[in-house]
This record gives sequence, structure tokens and C-alpha cells, in this order.
Amino acid sequence: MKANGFLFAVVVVAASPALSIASGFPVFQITSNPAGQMDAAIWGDLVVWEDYRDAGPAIYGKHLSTGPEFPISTSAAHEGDPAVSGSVVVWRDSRSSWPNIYGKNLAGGSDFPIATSSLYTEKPDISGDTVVWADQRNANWDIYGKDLSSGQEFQIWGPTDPWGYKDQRYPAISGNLVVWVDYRNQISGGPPNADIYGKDISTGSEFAVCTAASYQKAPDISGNIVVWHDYRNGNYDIYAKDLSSGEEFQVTTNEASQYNPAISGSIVVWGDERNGGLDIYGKDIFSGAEFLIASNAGRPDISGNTVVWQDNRNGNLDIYGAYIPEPATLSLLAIGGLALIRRKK
Ligand SMILES: [Ca+2]
Ligand SMILES: [Ca+2]
Ligand SMILES: [Ca+2]
Ligand SMILES: [Ca+2]
Repeated sequence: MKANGFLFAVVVVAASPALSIASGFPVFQITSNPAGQMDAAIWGDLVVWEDYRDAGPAIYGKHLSTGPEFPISTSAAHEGDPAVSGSVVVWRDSRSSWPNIYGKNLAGGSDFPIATSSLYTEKPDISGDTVVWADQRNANWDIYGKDLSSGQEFQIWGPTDPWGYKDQRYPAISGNLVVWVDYRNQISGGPPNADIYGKDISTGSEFAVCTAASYQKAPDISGNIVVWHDYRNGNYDIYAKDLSSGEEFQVTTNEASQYNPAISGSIVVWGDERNGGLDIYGKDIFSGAEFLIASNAGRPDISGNTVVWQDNRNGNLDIYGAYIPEPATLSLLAIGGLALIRRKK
């Protein structure tokens, strides 16, 4: 069903670029503190973010269904870049001088260290019990992981792998599939190049996701679908690949920049400069419906049909959210929009 739906979506996208909904959706405010709240991540109804209300940037969170906001980690050091899966929140933490990876299970217990490399670590992501991050312990960037249930740390791509001595960064994980930005094909003195590679950590098999010319960066993954931003056209667009079929397709074609995508199920969201400033757009890759979510906003994340982002409408950064209508409703809205366009001719 998924493969069929996906092929259908590709046909619709290719044939009907006019499918768009420009009105946006009703949004709701998640934080109101006058300090800055940014870099939100969401899993289910749990939203977490980096928060500047305390002396040192901290991690706060909120259950959308119950509220209110609550502190998660508030050491005097800098905590940032959170990710969440289930009740476990992970983040980058500078309490022991170098930025390390810490976590907390909101179901009980206090902060615990996950990675304490003696050099930089960054960009944690989590799916179930598995945490992944980028790690400079080998004097270049590699990808490491840890099974929180066993406490076992493992190398996902590192110095003993082909091209492991070059940089691998910005991992994302969904189930057993880890994807990352890989500089193995960057030729010294050659044109800028970064690619997306991945690994199934249950089988150990590695695979290329995209090795097109120029930059492919900022991957995210949901199920078998990987999204990233891509500079092959001379401006940033969002691309995607279905790892089960091997089919790659272009999500955005607008000549302005679209970047930093996040995906959940069939919904992709991203930052978009087509209107001059930075807005958040989304697309249901099954129906092909593309829609404006919020203006003057950035860094979206999505779980199910709930999108969250950082928003400067109050003169300081707050976290806002919106619920994306069901794909069937989106399709009807998009078809209605297309009918209106046709009537004007
Ligand atoms: Ca490396
Ligand atoms: Ca490339
Ligand atoms: Ca573009
Ligand atoms: Ca604020």
C-alpha cells in the first residue's frame, strides 16, 4: 500500500505543480516566556526546546495535551539541540567543558551522560532506545550510537570504515535506519560536495542515499523515507528518497531556498524563503498538496500531524505549533484550489 501510494504521489507531483494551499492553518502558542525559546523537537504530544530564561541555556518541555511547561535540564552550562523519543529526551550539554550528549527519562530519574567524548559531540537524535550523534573523538567527525537499554556504545561510521577518516555529521535515526551527511566524496580543491549515506544498524549494511553533485545536507528520516536539502539546482530544494523502492524525487521546485526539512509519515515540513523572509511550508508527499504553515518562522519539527517551530511574532523567540489536516482533507483543499485556478482561465 505504501509503495503504491508513493508512486501515485510522484505522478501527481510531476503532473500538477499548481497543487498548493497558501492560506496557512490555525496555529497555537506553546511558550510565552519573554526570553528566547528555540530549536523545538516533538514526539507525540511532548515538545522540548532550548530555553534562555535561566542563566545558562536549558532544556524545557511541555505536554501539549496537559501543559504546563516544565524544566528538563537546567545546569548552569549550555544545554541545547534536543531530540525526543517516547519519554526520553537527549541533548548536547557543556557541563563538563566539551559538549557531550546527555539524556533524561521523563518517566523517572535524573540527567545521565550518554556520550562523554574528550572532544566535540553534537546533533543527537533518538528512536526508541537508540541514540545517535556526531563525534570528533577520532580528530574528525564520525557517527556513533548507544543502546540505552544495554548501555552498549557502538560505532556507526568511523575510522575503521572506508572513508571513515573523512567527516560524517548530522545523523538522524528512524528504527534501525541511520542517515547522515558524508564528506567522503569531497575532493581536495574540488567543488563543494557533501552527500547523504546511511546504515541499517540491525544488519550492518551501509548504503548511499544520494551522491548527486554539490551539497546534500540536513537529512531527516521517517520509516523508509529520507528527506534532505539539496543545492544541485543552484538553490536549496527539498529532495526525498524512498529507501524501500530506491526512488528519489524532488519535493520543492521553487527557485528560492527551501531547507532544514523534517518528516513524519507522509508530511514533510521545511523553512522556505520564497516570500522573502523565512516561512514554514509543508507537503503531503502522498497527495502532492503543498501548504504554507506559518510566516516569519523557522526550524520546524513534526510528529504525526503536529508541527512545532520557533517564531518571532512576539519580538522574542517562542515555540508555536499547528495541526496539519488529515491527508484526505489536504487533497480536497488542494483539488479545490486547483479548481479555482482553472475557473479563472
Ligand atoms: Ca569520519
Ligand atoms: Ca553531493
Ligand atoms: Ca528552491
Ligand atoms: Ca519567548
